Amino acid sequence: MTAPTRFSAAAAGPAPQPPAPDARSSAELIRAEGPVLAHNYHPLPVVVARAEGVWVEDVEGRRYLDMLAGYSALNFGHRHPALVEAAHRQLDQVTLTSRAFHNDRLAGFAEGLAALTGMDMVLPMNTGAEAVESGIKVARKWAYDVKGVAPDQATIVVAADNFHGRTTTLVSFSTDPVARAGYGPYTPGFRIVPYNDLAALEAAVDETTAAVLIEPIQGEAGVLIPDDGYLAGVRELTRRAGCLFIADEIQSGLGRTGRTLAVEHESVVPDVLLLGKALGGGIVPVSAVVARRDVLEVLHPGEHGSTFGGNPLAAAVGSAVIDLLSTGEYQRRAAELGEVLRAGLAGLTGKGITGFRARGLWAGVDVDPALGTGREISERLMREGVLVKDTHGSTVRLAPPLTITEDELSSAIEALGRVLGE
Ligand code: IF1
Repeated sequence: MTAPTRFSAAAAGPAPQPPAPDARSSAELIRAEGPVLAHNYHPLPVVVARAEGVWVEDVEGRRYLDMLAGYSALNFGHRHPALVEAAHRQLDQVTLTSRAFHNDRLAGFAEGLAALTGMDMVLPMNTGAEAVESGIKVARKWAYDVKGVAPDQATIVVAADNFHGRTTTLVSFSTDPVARAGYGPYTPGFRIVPYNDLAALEAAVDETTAAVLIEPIQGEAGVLIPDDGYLAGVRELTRRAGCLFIADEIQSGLGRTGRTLAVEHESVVPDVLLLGKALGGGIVPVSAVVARRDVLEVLHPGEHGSTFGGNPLAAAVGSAVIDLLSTGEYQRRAAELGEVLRAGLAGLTGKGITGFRARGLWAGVDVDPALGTGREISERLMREGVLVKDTHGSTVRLAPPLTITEDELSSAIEALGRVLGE
């Protein structure tokens, strides 16, 4: 029998063609969504057709500065050349194997991510919610197998106003009625304490506690930065109590705050890190649970998995993301430009802004409610060519790609100033 020859035929196939554009206008496309697309979002009325770096362009060719960056999934901007190249190269080799077989990209990805984070082992998944779910499963298993918690008695302590994703278990411990209501029965085993309150945390932790799960900075809650010493306090408390500290760095991690990880601002090393969003470079969904060996080691063959987790395309893009972060350049940019952002927002405080919280290139901006809701401010900014997203009430969040220039950042802040002055 001769070897199949179709491999080389496929490799020499036609050059990729750009997709045929939808001939409909932005307004027509928005109207067309109504009857066929589930109504679980209320997007700004902009229809993006192309993007590069920090800029997106709509169907009619209007350009906008992207100050949301896919909720930090686009930390390196749209279509970063190194990431697109890694994806293209991998598309021509192999894209999916499933974990039934090994693939030649996965070892390098796991080695790179462990080295970048200073951890030992990596569990590759796809979305953020899956990483959190996987972290919870690992923590429970660790509680039973290692800590010796009685069967089905493990608890996990979480913070009020958290956002960890939208699965049934994750909304079970959400305190946001919009995200939670209507999805019961809810998964038991979670205790909710106020964020940024070590005494409350201490009171909630006991011998059944498998883990404390928190965001080092709460994103959806409005970019809430805990007091200095809180994260170090959580570390100290969990160590003393003999439970795991799980940091959800899905949004705060990978350069956003001026460090690779937000916990580095307090020199804290959690037991388990959850990463996602930017790990896929805005190209493919890539997430991971990253942990010490004695924790992730509780998983054995068949006990957890994912069809797509660790696929060669995801691993290739993820490795290219890790390469970008390994230079430190993006973390440095986020820290330096974060000062520009901070100064700009300070200049608007009292002039339409009642307060703001910022770390690196990430800010939650409280707009004077008299000037409009966060949504209204976002719509006015859109008309100025700047895309942002509101969160609860009158808070607007800013999280531009870390590749933004100082001039571009300044122009976005000026646009915010104009909108507030209207
Ligand atoms: C949506 C927020 C951002 C996250 C943290 C896990 C996940 C997320 C810390 C789940 C996801 C998203 C999802 C997105 C809106 C968004 C969000 F406003 F809800 F809080 F980014 F600011 N942990 N955050 O922030 O990751 O499963 O989505 O990959 O529309 O739900 P995912």
